[in-house]
Amino acid sequence: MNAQIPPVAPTVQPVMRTTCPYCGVGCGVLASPDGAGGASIAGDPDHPANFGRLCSKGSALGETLGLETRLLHPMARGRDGRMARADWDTAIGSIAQAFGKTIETHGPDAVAIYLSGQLLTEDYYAANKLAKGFLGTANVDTNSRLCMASSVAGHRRAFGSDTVPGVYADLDEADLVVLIGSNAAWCHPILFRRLEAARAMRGTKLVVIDPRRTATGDEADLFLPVNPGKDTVLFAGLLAWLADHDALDHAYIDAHTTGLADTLAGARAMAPDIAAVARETGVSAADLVQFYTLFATHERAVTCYSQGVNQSAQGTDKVNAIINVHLATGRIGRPGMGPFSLTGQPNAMGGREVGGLANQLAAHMNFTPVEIDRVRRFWQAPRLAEREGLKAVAMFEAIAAGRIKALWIMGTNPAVSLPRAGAMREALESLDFLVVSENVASNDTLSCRPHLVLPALAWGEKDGTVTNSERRISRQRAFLPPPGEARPDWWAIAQVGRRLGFDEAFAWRSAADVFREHAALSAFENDGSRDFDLSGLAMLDDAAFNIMAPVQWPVRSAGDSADKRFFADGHFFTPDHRARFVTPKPARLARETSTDFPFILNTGRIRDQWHTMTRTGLSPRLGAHLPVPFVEIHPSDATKLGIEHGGLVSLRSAHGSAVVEARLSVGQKRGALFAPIHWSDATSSNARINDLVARITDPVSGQPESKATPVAAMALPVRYRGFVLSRRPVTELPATWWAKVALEGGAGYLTATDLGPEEWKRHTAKILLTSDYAEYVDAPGGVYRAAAFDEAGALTGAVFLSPSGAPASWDGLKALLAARTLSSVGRRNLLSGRGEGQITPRGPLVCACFAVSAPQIEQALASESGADVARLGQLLRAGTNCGSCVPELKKLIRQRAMLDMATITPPA
Ligand SMILES: Nc1nc2c(c(=O)[nH]1)N[C@H]1C(S)=C(S)[C@@H](COP(=O)(O)OP(=O)(O)OC[C@H]3O[C@@H](n4cnc5c(=O)[nH]c(N)nc54)[C@H](O)[C@@H]3O)O[C@H]1N2
Ligand SMILES: Nc1nc2c(c(=O)[nH]1)N[C@H]1C(S)=C(S)[C@@H](COP(=O)(O)OP(=O)(O)OC[C@H]3O[C@@H](n4cnc5c(=O)[nH]c(N)nc54)[C@H](O)[C@@H]3O)O[C@H]1N2
Ligand code: SF4
Ligand SMILES: [Mo]
Repeated sequence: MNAQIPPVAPTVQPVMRTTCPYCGVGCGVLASPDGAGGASIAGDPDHPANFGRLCSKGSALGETLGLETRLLHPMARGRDGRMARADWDTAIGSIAQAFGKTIETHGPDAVAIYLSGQLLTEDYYAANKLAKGFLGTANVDTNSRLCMASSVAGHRRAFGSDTVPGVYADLDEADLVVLIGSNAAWCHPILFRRLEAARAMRGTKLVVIDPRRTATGDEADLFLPVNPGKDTVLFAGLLAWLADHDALDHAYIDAHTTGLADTLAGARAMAPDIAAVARETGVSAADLVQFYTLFATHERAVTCYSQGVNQSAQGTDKVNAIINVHLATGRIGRPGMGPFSLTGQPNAMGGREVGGLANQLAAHMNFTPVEIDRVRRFWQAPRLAEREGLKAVAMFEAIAAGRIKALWIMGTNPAVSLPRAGAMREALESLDFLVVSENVASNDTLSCRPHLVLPALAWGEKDGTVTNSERRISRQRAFLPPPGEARPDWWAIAQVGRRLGFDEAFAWRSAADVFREHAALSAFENDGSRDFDLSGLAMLDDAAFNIMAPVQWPVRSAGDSADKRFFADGHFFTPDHRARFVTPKPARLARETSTDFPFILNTGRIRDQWHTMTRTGLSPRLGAHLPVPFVEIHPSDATKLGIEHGGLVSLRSAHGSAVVEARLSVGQKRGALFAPIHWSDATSSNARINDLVARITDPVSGQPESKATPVAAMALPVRYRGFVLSRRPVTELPATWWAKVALEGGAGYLTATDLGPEEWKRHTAKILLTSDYAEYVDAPGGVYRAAAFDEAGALTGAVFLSPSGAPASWDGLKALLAARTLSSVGRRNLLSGRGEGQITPRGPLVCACFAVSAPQIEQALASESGADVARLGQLLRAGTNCGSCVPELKKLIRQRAMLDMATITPPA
């Protein structure tokens, strides 16, 4: 089915097929290395996840390949507290010694490994084997605990296994798609485009359920602004409605499920009538009836869900409430039907396969006596862990309490991403031994005084497999040489295993060796009893592994490349092979608002940044979409608090605080706030949002409730706003607040401060790293500008300060940072502010591919009434490449249409 790639090494092969390192859509990428450490990037037309398309993040991968920010050598902390280069041999020895000694003195549960859905399956497999089989502890967990744990737990409760039943093609074949707790237009853009294409073809109805109106919600036929945490009530109401309107599939229920009667009774208790559901969920009765009717009347229905479902104190119940309605209608595992959990990270699914979670063993096996025995025999493990380990949040609590003394972190930045991030930092600093395997030389976790840091191969260099949301295993292949002394993560783990005396168990020579073992374990004594089965791949030779085409599991026999769905004919992985209906507990937020903390803080993602920005933060194009950390607030809440659009807001919770810019949005509910998670201490002065987030977890899955923390918000007036442009990173800024953005040719810092022109003047030399600069001071006007140039006359840095009521924009100026030369007129105009449109506001970038900003689009729409997305594409090229901005283009078009209406029809 899929084109095969020839088995040739990267040096001779100009184009390498690989997989995008970002989201769980798992798009195929063609990388053409330029021989100088870079590569041009295109979508792989033959990859069944994307058929050649890439979103804005995938398209910009080529901008993120530089080595400037990379960690290239092992580094160890010396007696003087400083980090110094170490060799791999010593590094491996010190891990083996620290872990060995800790286990000897305090037992195996005093050590832990914290992994990531961005590791390859082979890395993940190796880490899990070392911990659970040879160190004797199941204290190995992953950032997937913050991400997919509720889906895993919900699947296991309903199906007896962690099985995603459907495939992406279901979105092409559905008549109704429900997106709940998912901003797919921004977070799974290529899958969303696929859905949009299907809608254009067959008129698929789209229902979006989210407390806040997102770019995804804007596209919906029906948008349901559910109150935070009330999804189970909404779905209980749906189940009851389906029963009352004779829409249940009794044949399927009788043959393949148990527990409907109880669950239906529970649903009726939770959702006695439409009025009650409307009251609890905040969705109007009319909209509820419309949704329920759509669901009842469209057999081909898919319900996709993501973090608005998983990251809740009742996340597992939400997952089961969704699965319940699909089981009750028999709409599962058939074309165009099913519950569909969208995975976040590129290898979230692979981590689940190997047992990266502390409450799973390996290859979808659990801590049952039979399975413990089976894995022990397969690994010939001397001390297999016999019970579940600590889940991420509990693991970090054990670290803080001193019960875990040695920790290995790999591929994740917990000092930013864990709830109560501030306290987590202290916990990390208290460890007897902390080792961090990283791609980058500095981030917030690396500031937590690790004893050892290990350079890991990054995307483009590493080699192995990842599994996407539809269970499709794809190869990530190396197209760049390993830089410095960076090594694969699996290799570092294997070295430690061998140093501890387990030569045979960790004798792998390649990722292919690890993959074969992983596949063999999935096949071991399986005989169809476990969903996860790669029997057909266990005998791949190296050449076949090299050319392995994307394939969906299970792969029960060699050469089996068919796409598969699960459960159309039952055969669940429970003891009686029947699925379980699960009755959700009453829905309430773990923490309610109070007079001290009157807002509920929701957190999540923006279109063009990835998590803590260690990769996307390197791309100027991606930085231009939403360059400043912000909080969205309803205009009426803002007015009450004196908060202005673009002004600074101080956010405070019971745990911590942050300062971000306000964005007024009617898409936000009153009393609710939304802030993105991406900024850290590496990219902002104090916008690390997880400092605020409460540490409350779902009782079943252990996943933290990242989307509902009570907080207070307050306007934070400052006297001056400004910016600094610099070719080199700036280490000293006399600003109370700043945020950093990658720019072509250097970096930009947006600042806020109470210090005026005279004070800034005193700091300029330190900021610009030279005493040779030109300046313009208007102290009474509150204006200060300084600029430095190199011998060729090109701009090397600039400092701009204005009163906060009249901030200058850097949009025109920042291009000068990349320019090699600048005319003398240009230099003079620069400081006077008369340059070619240089300090006129240009507004946010909408199309990252062709650098088209919102004002440019607004202008085009104003000059050509009735222009649609296609016409904007012709006029400005906007939206014609990756398409990630199409929802935003449509929104601007709608806004323009409303303006036109308003001018045609005078208000009564
Ligand atoms: N651009 C970009 N894409 C990404 C990522 C990224 O960092 N950047 N990260 C990837 C990863 S790891 C993940 S896990 C996915 C996450 O993908 P998504 O889950 O789509 O993204 P989020 O923004 O975390 O949250 C989704 C939505 O849940 C809503 N929500 C909050 N509370 C509730 C609630 O109680 N009920 C309902 N129904 N909805 C609620 C939020 O308002 C938000 O719009 O994205 C992946 N893709
Ligand atoms: N409040 C709130 N908090 C959240 C969320 C939320 O929605 N709200 N979302 C949660 C979710 S779903 C997720 S997935 C997490 C993500 O949170 P994190 O995993 O902490 O975020 P990343 O920035 O992806 O961190 C990955 C790190 O690993 C490094 N790295 C990348 N590839 C490799 C590799 O191959 N090997 C090694 N050794 N290192 C590598 C990168 O440089 C980076 O420093 O955040 C969670 N936290
Ligand atoms: S949708 Fe974008 S981020 Fe996700 S895998 Fe595809 S190209 Fe990468
Ligand atoms: Mo995630």
